[in-house]
Amino acid sequence: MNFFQKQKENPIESVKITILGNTNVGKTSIVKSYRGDYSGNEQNTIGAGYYATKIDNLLLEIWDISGDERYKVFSKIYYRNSHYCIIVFDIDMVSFNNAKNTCLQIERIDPNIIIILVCNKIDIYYKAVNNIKQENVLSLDSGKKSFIDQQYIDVMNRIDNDPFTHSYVYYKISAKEGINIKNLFKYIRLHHIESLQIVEDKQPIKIRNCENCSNCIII
Ligand SMILES: Nc1nc2c(ncn2[C@@H]2O[C@H](COP(=O)(O)OP(=O)(O)O)[C@@H](O)[C@H]2O)c(=O)[nH]1
Ligand SMILES: [Mg+2]
Repeated sequence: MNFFQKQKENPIESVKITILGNTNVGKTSIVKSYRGDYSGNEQNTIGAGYYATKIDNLLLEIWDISGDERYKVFSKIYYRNSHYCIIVFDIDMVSFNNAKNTCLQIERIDPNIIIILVCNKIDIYYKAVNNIKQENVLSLDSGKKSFIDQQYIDVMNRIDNDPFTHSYVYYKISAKEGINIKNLFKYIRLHHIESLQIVEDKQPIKIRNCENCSNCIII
């Protein structure tokens, strides 16, 4: 019986996803953007937010964990039974380095959890690249502005070239502009369906259901 046949009998398969990362990197915005209600002024998450989204036969149960230091101690409780952890940083080395530590911690606690790295706010990087390009074309040098833009570009390059980002599935997204948000969750859905199918295929199949007969073939 394949995944889709099984789904007919047992229609809902739950996928538990936990989103972790520093405060302000855009965790809540990512979930809101995926659900089509990004507003740009999300309230600070207190403790954890829970969102359930059903797509076909999968129920995505998304836990949005506050990045506030006060709640970090509880984050393990949420991600312990997760299928997937999305670890978010933005174009900032502090949030990126913290994401590295979070990865190590999760792998120590449960190496079966699938980690996905996400760099949010990629729109800021695209804008910086564009600004610098325009300044070059117009031979302008607006001092402070181009310095900030160049900093974003340098940080993005450092993050992209870090071996850590090459060790995991890595998405560059923008909750604000909706860039790659759907692809991120689509990856999780397809990956989960595939892994269910693999588990299914590994199940021993009793061809004949008798206990003592030597003709029984068990694969
Ligand atoms: N430019 C930009 N700003 C974003 C993006 N995502 C979130 N923000 C802003 O970042 C701030 C923090 O977002 P929030 O979702 O509350 O972060 P959280 O603390 O990680 O949940 C808010 O002001 C958002 O409007 C993005 O993709 N691009
Ligand atoms: Mg939040």
